[in-house]
Amino acid sequence: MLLRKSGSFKSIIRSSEITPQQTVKDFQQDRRRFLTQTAALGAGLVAAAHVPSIFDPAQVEAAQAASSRYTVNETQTPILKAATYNNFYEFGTDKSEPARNAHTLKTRPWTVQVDGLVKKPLTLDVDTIIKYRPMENRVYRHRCVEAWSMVIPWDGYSLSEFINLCEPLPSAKYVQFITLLDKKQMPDLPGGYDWPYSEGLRLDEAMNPLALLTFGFYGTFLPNQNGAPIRVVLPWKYGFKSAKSIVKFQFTDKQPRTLWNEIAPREYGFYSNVNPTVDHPRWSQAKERRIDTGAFPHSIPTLPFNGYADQVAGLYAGMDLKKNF
Ligand SMILES: Nc1nc2c(c(=O)[nH]1)N[C@H]1C(S)=C(S)[C@@H](COP(=O)(O)O)O[C@H]1N2
Ligand SMILES: [Mo]
Repeated sequence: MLLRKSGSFKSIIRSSEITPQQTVKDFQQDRRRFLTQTAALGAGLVAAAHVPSIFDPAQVEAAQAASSRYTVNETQTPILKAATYNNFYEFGTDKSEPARNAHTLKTRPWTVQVDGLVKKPLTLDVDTIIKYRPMENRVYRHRCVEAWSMVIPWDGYSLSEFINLCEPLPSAKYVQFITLLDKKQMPDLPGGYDWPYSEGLRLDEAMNPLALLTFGFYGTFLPNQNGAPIRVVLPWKYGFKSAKSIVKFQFTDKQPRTLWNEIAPREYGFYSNVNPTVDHPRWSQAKERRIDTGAFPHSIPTLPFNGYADQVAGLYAGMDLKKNF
């Protein structure tokens, strides 16, 4: 199933002429500029006028055309709202805290391990992963289990491309995402959680083209609070499945542990597909508060699979989604 095009990893990296044209240094400068700008604008929720693009505009246009089936045409959430209202518990449990605290996260150098049921374990530099495939820009609905939602243009490429590169063995049935744990970089790490944060998917879910390996949003690098330098985005699932600041991809034959499922299995299922008919034990999931350009969030109905049923419902054929929520 997980066949990869011929050629060694090295030759793939060498032959990838189609990479973003900027060098790593340019990327880092853009990122610094972006952070300085957002810091200067403060937490005031205004649209950032001049967010530098990390991409060649022609390339972005081509990528957008190619990925139009992965793009929703709904009012986008302004970048500063997406960058200041976050869940990233390692940097504080209040939604305003990650934007204030995550500057202590050091995102370069950053290595990513590929381990478990793979042909050969790998240790990769994040910039190698970034350059492995051309960047796409996809505008996805983003639905938190807490019943708020946003619409965000993410920059990345299909997770399936990266998984093929990892060469999982036929016995691999799941992939687990393990994220950074470093108390020095996370001085306010809250107690009572079994860190590191971890999440997981069945391999066929991870291979669905909608699953995005993500490095940026709004045409620039992810701010730390949004999961720099590498995260996943799974728009048909509640937001907590989309692990931030990943340091390890572990391939397994058994369903991996996930942090939230372990804390409260009745509240946070392993699958956690967005489902308006399955309420969280403490609140309804029928509606959501959409955060976009308005002064206040507005209430809209929640869609099955967050509106992506035509692309992912088949993954769950025959499963009772009330039990496997
Ligand atoms: N490492 C890590 N990843 C995480 C979380 C977290 O606390 N730690 N929170 C999750 C939750 S609950 C949500 S809703 C999304 C939020 O992503 P955003 O801040 O980019 O909107 O990140 C997810 N990934
Ligand atoms: Mo969330």
